Amino acid sequence: MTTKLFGTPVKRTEDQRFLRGKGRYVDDVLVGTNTLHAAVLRSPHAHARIVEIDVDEVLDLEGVHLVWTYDDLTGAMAEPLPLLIPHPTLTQGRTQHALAADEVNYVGEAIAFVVADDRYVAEDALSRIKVTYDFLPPVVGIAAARAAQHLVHADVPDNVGARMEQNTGDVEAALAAAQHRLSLDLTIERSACTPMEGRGVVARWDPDTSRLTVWSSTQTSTGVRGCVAAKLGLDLAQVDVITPDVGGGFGVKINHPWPEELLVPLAAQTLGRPVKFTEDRREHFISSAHERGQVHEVTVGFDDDGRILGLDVMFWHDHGAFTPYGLIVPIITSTQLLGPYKPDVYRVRFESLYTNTVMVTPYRGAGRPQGCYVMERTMDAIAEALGKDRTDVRAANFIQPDEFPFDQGLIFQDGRELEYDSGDYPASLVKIKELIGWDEFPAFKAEMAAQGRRVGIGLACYVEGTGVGPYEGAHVHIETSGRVKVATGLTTQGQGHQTVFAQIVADALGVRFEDVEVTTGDTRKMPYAVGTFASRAAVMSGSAVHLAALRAKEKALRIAAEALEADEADLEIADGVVSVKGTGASIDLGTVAVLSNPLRYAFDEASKAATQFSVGDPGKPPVAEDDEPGLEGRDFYSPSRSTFASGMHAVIVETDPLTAEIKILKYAVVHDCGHLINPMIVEGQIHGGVAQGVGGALYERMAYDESGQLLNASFMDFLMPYVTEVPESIEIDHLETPSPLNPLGIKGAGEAGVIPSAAVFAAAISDAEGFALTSMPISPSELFALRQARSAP
Ligand code: MCN
Repeated sequence: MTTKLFGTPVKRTEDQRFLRGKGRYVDDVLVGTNTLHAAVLRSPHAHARIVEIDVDEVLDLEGVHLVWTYDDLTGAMAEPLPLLIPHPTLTQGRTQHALAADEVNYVGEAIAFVVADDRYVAEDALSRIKVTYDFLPPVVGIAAARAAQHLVHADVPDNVGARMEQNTGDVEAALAAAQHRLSLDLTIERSACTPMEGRGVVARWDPDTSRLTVWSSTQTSTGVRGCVAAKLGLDLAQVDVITPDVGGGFGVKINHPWPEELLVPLAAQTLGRPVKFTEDRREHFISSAHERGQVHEVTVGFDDDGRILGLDVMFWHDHGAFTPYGLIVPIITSTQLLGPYKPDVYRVRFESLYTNTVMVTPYRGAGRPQGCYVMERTMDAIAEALGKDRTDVRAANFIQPDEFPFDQGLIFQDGRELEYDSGDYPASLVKIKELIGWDEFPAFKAEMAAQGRRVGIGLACYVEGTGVGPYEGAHVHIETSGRVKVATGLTTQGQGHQTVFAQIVADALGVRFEDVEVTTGDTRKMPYAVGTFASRAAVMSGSAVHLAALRAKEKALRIAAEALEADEADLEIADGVVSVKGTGASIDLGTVAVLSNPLRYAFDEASKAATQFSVGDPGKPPVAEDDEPGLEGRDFYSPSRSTFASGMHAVIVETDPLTAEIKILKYAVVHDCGHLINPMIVEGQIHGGVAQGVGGALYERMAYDESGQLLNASFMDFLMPYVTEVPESIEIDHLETPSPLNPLGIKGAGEAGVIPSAAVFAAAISDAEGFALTSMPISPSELFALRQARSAP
């Protein structure tokens, strides 16, 4: 019997390939022995006018086929890259050109593009390009941008790309009336996605068919396809984008098109030979994207119970040199900052600032880690001010389970009201307290203190809008072998989509899991898709594959009913066999697929010949008159709005009294992503997120000097946690409050693990040290310096 797979920890089918080194990434794509290789000259200066670029000596080098600067680009290629999510408030949006036009705005900006026989020659060619610069003063960091002594873009006054404000009432009055008030200044520094595989693109132009095939390590194949077609002046139908395995994205690969994603296809078309570009690690650091950098000022008014009566947040967002993704990050911070709480009045304002640094696009969590950090540090500060337990203050502010759907009174990026669909925050709090041992901790702390050891506990709560639209689609095809091929257009970067979508299809159709094969990210198989970001695949494509499988099933039952001369209502499907309940009559889905095609072939064993026979043969019922041939189902899912997952993390840390080294003693997570498709995969996502969060809270930051040079643009200097720095075990408990917005009651899970890290570590370290941290990440040397400063006379 087919067992129900939804909700079970089915092992990931993709891991067989990955663990045996059989993954196939863009750099592994072989499109012929005549492939050429591209390299990019990048600006060594953060801010300068380009006076002259001399490429005279480049083509003299043997093996060089092409060198381009901005002056070689024409038509749409000479225009700035698209601004992907415009917002009416972003009056001063700026995007870069594929190659810098007359000014460079960050170290790493692309200036010239070379194609050669191999990468070595291409890089040698770069060293022959002579660029004359006229230096401009760089603007580095939020303070310098706010001071506006110098401008990043001469036509953007005060370096402000956008100013935005939302409020749910009169915050000044609410603060004035509150029994208690306090203010906080909170900072988070810049970090980066750093997937194992950097960006990469390969392109092949077929002059006979005038078709372009692009392989890209992207989170949105259809997005790349649309941009490439538009920029190269091709019809969409002339461009196919294939996304093979992707070695992580974490947000950086949703940005599209990257300059190379346009230049490589254009070069392939120009030269009539395949061209490849693979980003190296330094390029990833200096020419992809960063996130997180924000400075916040908070004023909160509250009553004796810690209930928030007024919350006023102003923050400054460091957008880097350009705004390819509009205001999405600061808008998410501002609208999802409130998390599971319902202050009486909330006002949030932000300024999005240009700096001469790598541009900012969403990184896993996308603005929510900053929001969660602000809200949770505020909760801790209220508890401290009132001498209350930190969990009691949170409980006093929770939205209650009977208040859903809950409207926070805020407008999201898409202009729609932000409404939480479901959740049970009080129940999560009970679970997380049990899991971490909150009530027992004071005794443990005292015991440790008696031994001269410092320990602290922290807790942080968050909500996450997941599963954003507008749509995602799926195509389900039952083959005559009985195997089921499923295609979704979104891409996959390690989340295990091939497994979870097969689980959903196997359940919906009644076939064996092993018989389902899932393809993602190939515009030839599913040209209508949006992509993998914003924790949307489970909700969007999960729902779409479910609906498409139901369509295929509906047709299968119709044909089977005719073949078996039974009523459809009496049929059931299990293990790929349709049978009439209570009788022995049955037909397998492969045969139903054969019957679905009026033109059929039989194979004659004796003559080894295929014999064509058609509709009406004895014993072979025809398909219904209005049916199309083939046993297929295609459907799209389009939600009315996002669904809100939620969770709580808690951590116990120990800080060394002498060295200020920070050790994680225990980490616990309670997570609610509605119905779980595959609990093992969700837990894997949480583990990955927590590991990334440990990096963001304790190790990773982009260290710029005053001139705009990134000082740690390699894994020698950019500290990522090893397995030794990640908690040995993470205790996880799930709560399942289903979403009423999609057919399977799912909410997203892919970013959750990283959202509360800065908040929860700041809380625990503050608890251990006895003073409040206000800037993250925190290193042992910084913690040591804080201690010294506090003990200084
Ligand atoms: N899932 C589930 N049950 C649920 C919800 C999710 O079983 N109720 C499963 C999904 O089926 C999927 C995984 O959990 O296999 C994550 O689902 P979802 O929350 O829909 O997130 P996406 O699949 O859309 O992935 C995007 C998300 C984001 S936004 C970032 S950033 C991120 C992340 O996923 N980047 C990742 N996780 C990553 N994991 C890896 N290995 N690599 C990345 O680059």
